[in-house]
Amino acid sequence: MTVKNFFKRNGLLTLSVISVITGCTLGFMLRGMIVLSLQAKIYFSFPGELLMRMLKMLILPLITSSLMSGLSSMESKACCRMGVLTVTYYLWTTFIAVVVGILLVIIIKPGVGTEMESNRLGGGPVMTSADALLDLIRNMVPSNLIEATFQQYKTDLIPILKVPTKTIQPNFVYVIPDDNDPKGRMVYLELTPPPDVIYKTSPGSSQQMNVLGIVIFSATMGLLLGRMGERGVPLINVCQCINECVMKIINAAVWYFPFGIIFLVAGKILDMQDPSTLGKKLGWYAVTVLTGLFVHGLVLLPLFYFLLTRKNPFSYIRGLLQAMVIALATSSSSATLPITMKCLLENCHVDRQIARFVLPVGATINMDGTALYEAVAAIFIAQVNDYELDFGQLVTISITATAASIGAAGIPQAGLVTMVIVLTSVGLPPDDITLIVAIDWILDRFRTMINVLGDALAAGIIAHLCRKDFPLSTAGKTPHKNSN
Ligand code: DAS
Repeated sequence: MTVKNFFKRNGLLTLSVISVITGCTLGFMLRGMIVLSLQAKIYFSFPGELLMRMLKMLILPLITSSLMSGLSSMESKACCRMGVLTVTYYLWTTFIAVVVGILLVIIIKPGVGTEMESNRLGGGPVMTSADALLDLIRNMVPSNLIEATFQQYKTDLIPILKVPTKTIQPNFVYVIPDDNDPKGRMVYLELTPPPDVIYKTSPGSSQQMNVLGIVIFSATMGLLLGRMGERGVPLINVCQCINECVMKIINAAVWYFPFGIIFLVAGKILDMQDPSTLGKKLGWYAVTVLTGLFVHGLVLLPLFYFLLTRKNPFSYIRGLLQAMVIALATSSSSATLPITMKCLLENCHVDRQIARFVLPVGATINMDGTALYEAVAAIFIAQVNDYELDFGQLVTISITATAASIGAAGIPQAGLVTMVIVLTSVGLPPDDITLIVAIDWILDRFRTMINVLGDALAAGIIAHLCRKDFPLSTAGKTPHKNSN
């Protein structure tokens, strides 16, 4: 392949990788040279904020138009078969990810004999796991779907108190008893700009669950539209046009990404806590999580792909590299969804109807990286507390980590918040998440990358298993040509 052809085929990917490296270099250089004020950091991170807003802008129209146009144009039996296969595959791989995480953290024991002190904030009733699960389900059914749909990522903006910003690291997560809640349940306080207001998001808060509510609404509408016959055609055409427009906007927006990635990554590095202050044990914890993500994402998932399709998984994964770089840069699988869809359709040539269903559902409920991470983090926190978990509690952790990952939305650090279910299910204090917050911003990127990879590989597998129901809708030689 000539250099010209290489850049023709991989130009954007190469630019994105160079941008991540440039952003890291710039961030570490600036950290060493000057101390930027919080206001200067906000201005410096502005191009990266624009990138995140561009991606978030596309998520809602992409999910709703993809699901409604995709499902409504499918024959109902084929649609049902694909749906059952998809959800079964997702639950299975998520559970496998949790088991991998539990085995690794029990073998490596990163938290045993640690010098870290448990950061209990002391006293106060702890949210029970039943509370947390009910909160999760309650937020899955937003009271006002239209408002919820168009206010995706709505954070419960309840200015709690104005604090001098010098005392709190930006994007630091605090846990305090909720003085507005009769049960005094724990809530998570997260400082995000504007710097003098703290936002309150409860563990299963609306911002986590709107995405799932949107997916359920759109999938239901798609199935109903499919059953309306001729009467549904106008709305199906509208959805298909919206879907095409969104894909065209994505093709235009992607050329801004390399520039935005530089400032997004550099801005995060400027914000991060000084690595030297992190405990050695936290380093072993990070090694445990990253090892688990590698084993699951680059060994087990490709193995499942090969066993189920008899095709080379790595030629398929090569077509996904752009999406994985964006996932690493944004730490949001929902924000990466437009790029993942573009890679699946243009590089992996997965059947459009399959991609339109499997991806939006996967970006919302299938988070192998998050499930693995939550299981590892919970057991790490138990080890720090010298709290011996029995087999029954390990089973509980595997089930609740799977459930919590389903409830986590594809937004930055969502897994950190839904972890409360896992911790409370085995009697651990949720406020101990502050033990691991300091490096969560970097681990979040890698688990998001594995989340995106898991969704995209699933689309290839489901397309192969359902190939008789969905004749290949795209022409040309493909790494994933459905062979009948
Ligand atoms: N950042 C989440 C995602 O976008 C994953 C997580 O928080 O665990 O997939």
